[in-house]
Amino acid sequence: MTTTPQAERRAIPRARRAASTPAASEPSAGLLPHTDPVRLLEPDGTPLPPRDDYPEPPVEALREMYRRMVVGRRFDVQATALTKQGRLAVYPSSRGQEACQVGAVLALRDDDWVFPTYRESMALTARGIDPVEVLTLLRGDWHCGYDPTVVHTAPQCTPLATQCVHAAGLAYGESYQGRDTVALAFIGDGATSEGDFHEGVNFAAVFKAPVVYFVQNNKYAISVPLSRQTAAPSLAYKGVGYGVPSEQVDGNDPVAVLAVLTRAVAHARAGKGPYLVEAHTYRMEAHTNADDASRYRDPEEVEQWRDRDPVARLEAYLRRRDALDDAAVAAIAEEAEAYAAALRERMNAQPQVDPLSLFDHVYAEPTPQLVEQREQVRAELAAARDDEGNA
Ligand SMILES: Cc1ncc(C[n+]2csc(CCOP(=O)(O)OP(=O)(O)O)c2C)c(N)n1
Ligand SMILES: [Mg+2]
Repeated sequence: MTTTPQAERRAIPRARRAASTPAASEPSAGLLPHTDPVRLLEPDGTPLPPRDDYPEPPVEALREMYRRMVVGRRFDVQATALTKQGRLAVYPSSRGQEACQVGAVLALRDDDWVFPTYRESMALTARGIDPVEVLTLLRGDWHCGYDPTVVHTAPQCTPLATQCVHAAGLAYGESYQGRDTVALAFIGDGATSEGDFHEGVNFAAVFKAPVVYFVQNNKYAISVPLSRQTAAPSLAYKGVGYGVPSEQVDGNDPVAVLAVLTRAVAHARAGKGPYLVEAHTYRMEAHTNADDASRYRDPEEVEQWRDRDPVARLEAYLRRRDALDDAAVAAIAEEAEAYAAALRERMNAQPQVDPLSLFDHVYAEPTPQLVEQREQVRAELAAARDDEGNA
């Protein structure tokens, strides 16, 4: 008697069937994010009950976080002003995202690697990179103003999500060579729709690369709101599909951001593979200085987020714990002011850029066309200099 595959399948006893098929109903404990974003402080800075899964970071770390957030915000305001003065070609502000920008940096060691996007200038300055070097790209002077290998920070990526693949490769390489380096890749909500995000996360999961994918869900991809971007209940679920433990956090709660990222980094460093964290936050300014957000955002929505300001929230909490007083707040504000003044002054100096450097590093061996074009530019520059000399 012949049997159909369906009939054979029916003939397998239930217990054996369960053992032989990877059961779809197996619980994915340890992978799923909490249904509500992790939160340790109320928006007004009142502490919530402590949690075993996310212990509160030491108060000194939180004080340092506050300091870097205040300086970071001042840097951000200054950079925006520099675009209006024609000193900077473009600036994507991260105002409102200070807890994410600084928390990510504080959760890492100096020898860990950061893979930033164009939005992360504040994170890079919080990491201690010279602000003029950070702004070199956005001034249009050069691809990157700092040496990535020295500061363990990749160039800021404008092509969306490409850094997710770079981070997976670097982290895999580091662990392959026996080092316990962690890579943290920043990514926006909109960029989680890009193929590179999915390929990076999948590669990291399969090869257990120590990467933390840190999604800053600031609710918009330029003018596209989150509701037009995804139908997922949370972007954190995008990690679960690849077998990556994932969490969501209130991105405007600095204490929770640092606590969750600290755990994510420890997980990756322990050799357990990647981790994905989605931070719910909000971009207070326009996408860049070239964008008018009032054309697609309701001012009331922006006002609601003003009440969840991460800097004020941490300040209120630290004052409550007697870890910050008026004198300390004033001293940090003064430091931020001096930081901005020094940046302003240095950015007023005209950069010395060699136009011919445009042709360097395109290929190891320049193509004949590039050689010809380089010669053309060189001749034009020489002619312009001669004209100036004769005038
Ligand atoms: C591959 C690619 N496609 C499109 C763009 C144009 N672009 C620049 S920023 C942006 C929106 C990204 O939004 P999101 O990922 O949420 O990051 P955010 O700017 O909000 O930080 C788009 C579509 C790009 N830079 N790269
Ligand atoms: Mg966004």
